[in-house]
Amino acid sequence: MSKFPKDFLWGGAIAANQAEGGWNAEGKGISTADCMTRGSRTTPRFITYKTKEGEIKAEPFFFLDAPEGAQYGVFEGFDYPSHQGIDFFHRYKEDIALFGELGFKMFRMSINWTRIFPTGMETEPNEDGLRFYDQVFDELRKYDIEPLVTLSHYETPVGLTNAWNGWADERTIECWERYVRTVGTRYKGKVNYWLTFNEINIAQMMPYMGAGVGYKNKQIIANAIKHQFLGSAKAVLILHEIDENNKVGNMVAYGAQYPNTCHPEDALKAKFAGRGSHFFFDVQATGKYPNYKLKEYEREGIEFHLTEQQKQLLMDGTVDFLSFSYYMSSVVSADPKVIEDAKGNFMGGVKNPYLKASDWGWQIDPVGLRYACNELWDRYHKPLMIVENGIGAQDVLEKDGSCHDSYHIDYLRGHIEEMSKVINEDGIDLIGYTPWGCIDLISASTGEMHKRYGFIYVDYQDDGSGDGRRYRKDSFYWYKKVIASNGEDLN
Ligand code: BGP
Repeated sequence: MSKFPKDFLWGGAIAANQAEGGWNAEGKGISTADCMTRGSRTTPRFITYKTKEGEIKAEPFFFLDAPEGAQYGVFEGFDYPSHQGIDFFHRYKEDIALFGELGFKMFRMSINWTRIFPTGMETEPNEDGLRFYDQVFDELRKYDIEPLVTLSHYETPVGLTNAWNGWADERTIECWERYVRTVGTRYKGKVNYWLTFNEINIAQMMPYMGAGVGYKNKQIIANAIKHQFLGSAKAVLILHEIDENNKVGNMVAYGAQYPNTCHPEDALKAKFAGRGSHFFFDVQATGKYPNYKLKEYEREGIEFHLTEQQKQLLMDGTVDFLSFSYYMSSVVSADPKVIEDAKGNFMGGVKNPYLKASDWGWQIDPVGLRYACNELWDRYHKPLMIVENGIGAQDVLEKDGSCHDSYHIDYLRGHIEEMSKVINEDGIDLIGYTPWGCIDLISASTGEMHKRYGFIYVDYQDDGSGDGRRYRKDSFYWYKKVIASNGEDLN
């Protein structure tokens, strides 16, 4: 039997660009996500832009390397899934009622920056955008659901990307501060839990998605990351200043990294691979760039400098709690002959023979979640929140409106069991759990609709058909029981 603290924050998570739709409604501007096409398991998502010469181009988002001066945008003849999402923009009342029925204590969502400042550069906010989120937060309060708000979930205003390459430019920090102060002030008393940047480490690999950076090199990426760190620290200070009850966390894509063999080189490589995400926790939790990163920059000829004031800002703006997404673990080998054939949430590696994988090849590893929590706790001793977890699967909606998704239940049960050990056996301060895509939504990596995570089935299909109706899956009734029993009844 598993045990959880009585105030444990059970809930679920979504992001604006994957759920809201209404991409240009009521004064909303275009975000980076709005320029990404639908992909599939075999075709990547593309990002669309116009070159200086006026040519319209589309490039796979994983390898995007657009020329300087590219103007990102929405063009005719492409299918952009964020434009409809799951129509949360119009159906949020119905959806929140379902979250209330599930017994959610917390609901993670993002504010789409471009609803509030359409290009990112305005000095006055868009009142219609502010009103929309007022209504969402009020609705959540009706059901006693605490919002957990991500300030930036792959939703940089494309206006900033087109003007000066997004977070690569220092001027973005000022626009961000205005945005954070605006929403922090407006939603004082309605929102107390905040996250700064979703999966901040993704900017290293996919700077367009993570930091609105349209053209890149190592130097540009390092600059963008520095600016996001400074922006994150500023957000912590601003939100604390507005309301001392505000708690602000960071958010990193995280997973256990195992060595392929006990060869010391494999073990060392796995340890170093962990730095790909630890670097972000290091800065946001301790306020300092770690030496290994400074040495790496030196080796690679990347210029890096922080003024005394910026150093102080990073120290003063460390986060109150740490949050992360966890889907899978990965395996690392130092031997170039070993093939890296595992797929994953932006991280691949070597296939682990001890693990099964989802239909999209992500390797299922509940024990890795315990490993990850211990790693973070031992390093930082700050409260932890798991703000994404789950398995994307192809659900079948039966004629009678039921959906038998035992694989979702099995996945989540395994992970919740490990969370119980994290709390009861390891003594870690784990404060909340918001599984990803609690209601079916658009996939971030493929743009598909039929990669489903939710407790609630949404009748939209990849070809644009469907009426958007919501249906309770078997996992809905199961998770409701889990929450009602505070994690004791996992059957
Ligand atoms: C994380 C993102 C989410 C979400 C999730 C699942 O990286 O923060 O936005 O989408 O992964 O990934 P996918 O949608 O690609 O299955």
